[in-house]
Amino acid sequence: MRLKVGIIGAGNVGGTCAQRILERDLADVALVDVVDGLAAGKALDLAEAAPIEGHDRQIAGATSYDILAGAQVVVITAGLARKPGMSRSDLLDANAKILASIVPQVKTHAPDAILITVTNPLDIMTHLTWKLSGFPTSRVIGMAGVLDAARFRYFLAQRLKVSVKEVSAIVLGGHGDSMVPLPRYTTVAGVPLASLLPAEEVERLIQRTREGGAEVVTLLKAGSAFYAPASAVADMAQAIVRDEHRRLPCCAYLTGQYGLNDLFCGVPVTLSARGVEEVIELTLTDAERAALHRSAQEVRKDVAALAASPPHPGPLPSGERVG
Ligand code: A3D
Repeated sequence: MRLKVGIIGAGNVGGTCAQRILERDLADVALVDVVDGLAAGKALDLAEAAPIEGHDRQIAGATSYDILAGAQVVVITAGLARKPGMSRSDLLDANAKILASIVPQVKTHAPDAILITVTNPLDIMTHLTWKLSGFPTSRVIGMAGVLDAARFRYFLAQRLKVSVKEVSAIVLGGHGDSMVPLPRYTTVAGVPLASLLPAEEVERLIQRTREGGAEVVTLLKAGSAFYAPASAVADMAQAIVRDEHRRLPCCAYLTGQYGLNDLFCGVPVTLSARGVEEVIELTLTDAERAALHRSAQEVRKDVAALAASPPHPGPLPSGERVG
């Protein structure tokens, strides 16, 4: 049986995810985008790189969802990205509409797939993906924690002048300014971070991590980060298609863990071919738990806003540029 990953949205994140998955030799890729020719063009371009990159993976691109048939994983990256000055929540209405037109088609053509949502605002779009798909919660995950932890790890590695490979970190909570990097669970070659850097410096790097997405948006001026987000997706897809049982921070459904219920939020999970095997419950201090609950409260606000005006599938607001 050939492994296949479907990707909806062939923009910056979707196209780069396709590249990462092919060049890691993980799976065939089926790329879908609403813009005629975009997915087909990127697929052909990526396919023509195969002889040089040295893989024999197949890649197809289309506007039609038929090509998803047989996919074990489907990554949803379709939607508007932030512009300078926008928060992730500003994207809620437009992206909810887009998901409402996508997820039913994904469900029809890849009914057994594990879904990885990337579209922002991440936690609420993952919640919506779950609602629209009707899939079990173990098969719906959002990508954020792997990216946020990678940003924190990179900043720490630069500051401490060590390889990024030595730095291990966990980030909990919603994918927004209230995310909760956990210095107490951050180590450098097994050594706790607190013994390597003063608390004020750690706090400064935590703040830079929280603003990591906005820092890139400000520099790019048009569009948002996509290289690191695509790497994070590739790690999650790899854990699933290779049944790695990796422990990764992901946006997952909570049923009482950390005192939170009926909510998708960033927590460490074990990720395997069956999706989320289990949510790992870390022991938190009162302050860490309070920060996680504050962050979860932000996610709940978006869930409530969406429940008050559920999305109808439809085109983008006129004049919006999506590519
Ligand atoms: P962009 O390069 O604009 O690509 C989006 C693509 O979605 C475009 O090619 C559109 O044509 C396509 N699209 C729009 N509507 C539909 C539809 N109905 N069906 C199929 N395709 C459609 O954006 P991007 O790739 O930079 O970002 C995509 C999304 O990911 C945005 O919502 C970003 O905010 C989000 N994002 C999230 C993270 C996280 O860490 C969670 C990181 C980076 C980007």
